[in-house]
Order: sequence, then structure tokens, then C-alpha cells
Amino acid sequence: MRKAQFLVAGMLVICARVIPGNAAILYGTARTASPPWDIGDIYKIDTEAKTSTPLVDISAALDPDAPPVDPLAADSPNGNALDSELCRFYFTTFTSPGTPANRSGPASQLYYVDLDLDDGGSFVVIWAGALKWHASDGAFYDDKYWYIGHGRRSLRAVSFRRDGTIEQDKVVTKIQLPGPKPTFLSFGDIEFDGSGTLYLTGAIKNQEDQRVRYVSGTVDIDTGDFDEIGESPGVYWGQIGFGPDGVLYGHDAGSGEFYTVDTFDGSVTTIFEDKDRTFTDLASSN
Ligand SMILES: [Ca+2]
Ligand SMILES: [Ca+2]
Repeated sequence: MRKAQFLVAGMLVICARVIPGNAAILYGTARTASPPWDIGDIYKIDTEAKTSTPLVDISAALDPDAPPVDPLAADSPNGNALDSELCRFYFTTFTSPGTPANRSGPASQLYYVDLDLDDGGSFVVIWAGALKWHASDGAFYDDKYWYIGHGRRSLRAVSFRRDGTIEQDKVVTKIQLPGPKPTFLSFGDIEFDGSGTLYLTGAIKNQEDQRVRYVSGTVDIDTGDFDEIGESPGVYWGQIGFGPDGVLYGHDAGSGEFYTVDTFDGSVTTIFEDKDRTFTDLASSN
């Protein structure tokens, strides 16, 4: 039976918008801040009004032909990315034990929903396919969805067929992390700025599977060179997204704070907080 869809008749969604006064509209996924976990919603975050508003109820809007989005691990849904041209919002899901600490868990499923409903229709969450690995980071650039798998150090890019399903999921480069052969234990996020530089934030672990520390910085997607930003080991931006204003925004799922990030020194400035939900990820809207 077809599930009821989240009706948005008459609601105008503007995909990428610059608000006067150095602010932006961003999109992200969130779920309840404590068990029992719900499946989650896609939210619109207005950094000027300092509000986060539910936009798409993921389970209610799921295409009946798509695989179910549950049961999910606590950090799912995640892997947000926005194709600003199509206003197409991507997210990943992963099931337990597909947790950041277990790289051998089931691969993430990739879904998308078109947010620009100028005809007043309803949102439909479409299944694009299964990724090679499970991931809690994602970005959109050069018509591809990019991610790094939990417990890996390779950056992958996913291309799509005309019908929106996954065509190829292949390694672009291996990221050169500091220290003896570390891999990414888990991720805040990855996102590209307007000039195509990739920013990332995540936790790295060593060969003994121990968490080393959080890192934040940029990656050269041709060479894999990693350039860390911020000298303090405490610098950690959480989930990140560039606004159409060129500003890097972040979110800390623990404190519930949304902030702006200074990309030169890694320092953050709090804008507002939402303690009612855990925002698992953000997407750039640049
Ligand atoms: Ca992202
Ligand atoms: Ca994330």
C-alpha cells in the first residue's frame, strides 16, 4: 500500500538563497535527540531567523518501490549533499552494526529527494542505490556525490544515470593523513566550497583501532594531500555546509549548536542551538 506522503501544497522551497546580512538557508537531516530513535526528517535551517524547520518526513515520503529506511543505526540518516542545480538533496542510511566503529558493516543506501516543488506537489524520497561502503559524510560536486567510508582513507565519487540511479562508485584519491597509516574512524562531514576545495572534519584512528583525534582541514582531490586547519586538537567542526553566501556553517550534534566556521584558523562562532534534535549532517547550498 502506498504510504501517505508529506503534503507541501503551496509551499515554496528556494534551493539556494543568500539572505542579506551574511546568512543562508541550509538543509540537513535530524532525528530525535535520545532513544527511541525515529527515522528522521530533512530540515531547513535559516541562519538569519535562527530556526530549524522540518521539511520532509523521510519515512512518510518514501517511494513504495524503495528499500525501507529502517532499522537504522543511531547516526543515520547521514551523508547529506545537495545538487543545487536540480535542488536534489541526497542522504545515506546505514543499519546496525554499520556504525562508524565497524567498517565491515552493511553498505549505506543512498536516497534523494527533489526539494524544488514549484508545482506544489509532494516530496518523494527515491532510492539511488547502494554505496560500496557505509558513510556518514557526503558532498556534491561536478555532478557527482562524494564520500569517504567509515574506517577508510579513500575519497570516492559516485556518478548517476539519467534516471537518478547510481552508475559508478569509484575511488578518486587516497587521502594522506598525518601519522602512521591512520584511517577515518567516523565523520562529521565533507563539503566543497565554491571554488572546488574539499573541506572535511572527522575522527581518525591508528592501526590498533584506537581513536587518535579529530581533524579538520582541506583535501587536494588530485593528490590526496591533507592540509589541517587549526592547531588545537580540540578543533572539530562537526557537520558542515557552505552557504550561498560563501560562509562555512557547522553543527555540533552533541551541544546542538549551529555556528559559523572561520576557514583560516578553524575557530567557530555560535549562531543558535537546537537541543531537541540531533542533526546528523548538513549539506552545502552553494
Ligand atoms: Ca555533507
Ligand atoms: Ca555526518
